[in-house]
Amino acid sequence: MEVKNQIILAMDLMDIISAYDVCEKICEYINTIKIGYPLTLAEDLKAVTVFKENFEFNVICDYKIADIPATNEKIADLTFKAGADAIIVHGFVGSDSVEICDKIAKNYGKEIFLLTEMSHPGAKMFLEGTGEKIAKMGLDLGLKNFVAPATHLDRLSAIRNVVGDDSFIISPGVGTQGGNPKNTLEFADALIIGRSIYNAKDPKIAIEKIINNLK
Ligand code: OMP
Repeated sequence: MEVKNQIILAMDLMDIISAYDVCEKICEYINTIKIGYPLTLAEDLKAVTVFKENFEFNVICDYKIADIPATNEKIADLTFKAGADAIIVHGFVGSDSVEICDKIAKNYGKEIFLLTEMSHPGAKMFLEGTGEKIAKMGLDLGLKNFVAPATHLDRLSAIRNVVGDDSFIISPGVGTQGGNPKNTLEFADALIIGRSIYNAKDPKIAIEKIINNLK
């Protein structure tokens, strides 16, 4: 996936009008958006179509799928049927649950992103330290796309070491969660940024600032 300016907008506003409004302001700078449960539960999977038809964005559905294979299969199928270009899948549930999502993605000619380790403080409790193992499982499954945290660069760097330079890592946790965009891009291919753009008084100025600071 080619991500313009190495920035993926995490659109977690909860109504499509406000989400559309932010996208109109910054669409010259981005070509990829990530939507998750907040917008999808509020507005339905039709949110995918809105961003594809009006902005021609790549749409990543962040449903962090983490169920048994039979259920993952249904969730992935509905998501790709709705037009998503990619879906985020939790790795900790194991290879069978991940593999089925990849199979469905391939049926549609689409992709999955494997979530290795998370960015929030609570990730320390159970997830921290599992990222390399999950990343290795992803590699063994032939996956190329991974999600790893910008808030713990040591963890991000360790996961990059496992997946190698040919893999594509997208990284959440910059801005509001405290991660630094430029430092994160030493290890990641693209940043996932939400609140520091969509909650900014002027989202256009906010994203321009981020892009300028990356230079
Ligand atoms: P902001 O913190 O507002 O920039 O948003 C970050 C986005 O990335 C949100 O949509 C989160 O749900 C998502 N995210 C994380 O923050 N941490 C993770 O470990 C994983 C994700 C994700 O899978 O996208």
